Amino acid sequence: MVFKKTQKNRIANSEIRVGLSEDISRNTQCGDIITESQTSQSNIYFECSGPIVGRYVSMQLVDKSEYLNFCEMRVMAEEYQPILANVAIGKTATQSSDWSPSFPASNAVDGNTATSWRSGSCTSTKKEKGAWWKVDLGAKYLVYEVIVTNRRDCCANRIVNSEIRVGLSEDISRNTQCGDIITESQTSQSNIYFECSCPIVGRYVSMQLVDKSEYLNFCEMRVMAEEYQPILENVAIGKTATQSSDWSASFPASNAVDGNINTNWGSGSCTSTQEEEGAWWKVDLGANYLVYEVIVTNRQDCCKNRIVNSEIRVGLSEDISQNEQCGDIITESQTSQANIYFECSGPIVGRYVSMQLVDKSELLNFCEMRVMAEDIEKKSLYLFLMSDITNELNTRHAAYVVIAPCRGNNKCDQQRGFAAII
Ligand SMILES: [Ca+2]
Ligand SMILES: [Ca+2]
Repeated sequence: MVFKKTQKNRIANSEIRVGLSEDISRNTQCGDIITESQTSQSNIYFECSGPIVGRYVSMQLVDKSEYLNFCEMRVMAEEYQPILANVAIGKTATQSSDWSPSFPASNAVDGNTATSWRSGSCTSTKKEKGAWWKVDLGAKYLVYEVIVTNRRDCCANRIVNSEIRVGLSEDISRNTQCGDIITESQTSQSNIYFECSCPIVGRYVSMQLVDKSEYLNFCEMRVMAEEYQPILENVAIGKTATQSSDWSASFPASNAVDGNINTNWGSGSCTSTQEEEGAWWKVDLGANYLVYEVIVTNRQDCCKNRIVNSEIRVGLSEDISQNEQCGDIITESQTSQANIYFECSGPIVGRYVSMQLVDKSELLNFCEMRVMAEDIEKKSLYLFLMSDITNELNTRHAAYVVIAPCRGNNKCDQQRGFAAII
């Protein structure tokens, strides 16, 4: 980005922001604030630390009263054009009931878009209220669009009132709706297109009849998406750790975030509480992160079973009981591994990550915790939260968080009524 200036110092202390929000304060800063020494150049360059998906670019004086006075702003960018593929083909599909075992749910992801029942490539549930079909994509994708191929030889109206949902939950009612409910006028087309107003991070895609008892009967679903590959890093290292008690001042809570994954107590890099009921350890990450996975390194020289029955919680509350559990409680069979992995069912927005013994009196004794997360603050993409979970925002989650960019207009804001960098 480049500027020309006329009056020397007026633009000193200006900052540039780029993003999807009309409210410029919500957007991401690009480059550094203008310093006095830069104002003698005609062109001032702001290189964003990474590309930012944006529609609005702003310049603003920070903590200064002055004329904002300059001659030109150039925004150097490329169009954002995702490369989409049908990621549903051949994946595991299930439905609320099978009309016949010869027409299973998998017929809708067999890659065959024939619209005749006789093709043997359509599927149907029995006639039932709220009949549903879903596909497990097997991994997380960024879903932009869903295309449903309707039956055309007969019965085209059966799918009227169906909705599509996309998300990370197996419980389809928790996921985000993509596009609009099917209306009668759409059923004369072979292919019905659902464009998600923003791309949705999802593993499960479902179709369900809303307030209607009918056969859920169609021939193919294509899920147009791109791979979603978050860049994760251990954000716990060197952060402030505390625990319910110290077994010894020489083995403080901070030993579990010192970056050393040695499993031997003698390494001096493990931590332990005293023996107590519900012993806990926690780390304050110092900022909000999008947490995907937690890795606990267990002690292996002795005492492996002490951490059995521990649970991991992640969230925005200092009171760890208010936070959301990530992964399952540790079982005895896991303790022979040096590293125990907790994959959160969906990414959780959190600042505090804890480990606690559940219904057990013991020393809480382990060697390292790695918190694999994305830095939301630095994230150039926006996170859009469904409006119906904003009430839960203080304690949770990104359960369904959608990651921009929006297409066309600002439909995201309108539809969800809430958009923010968390
Ligand atoms: Ca098919
Ligand atoms: Ca350590």
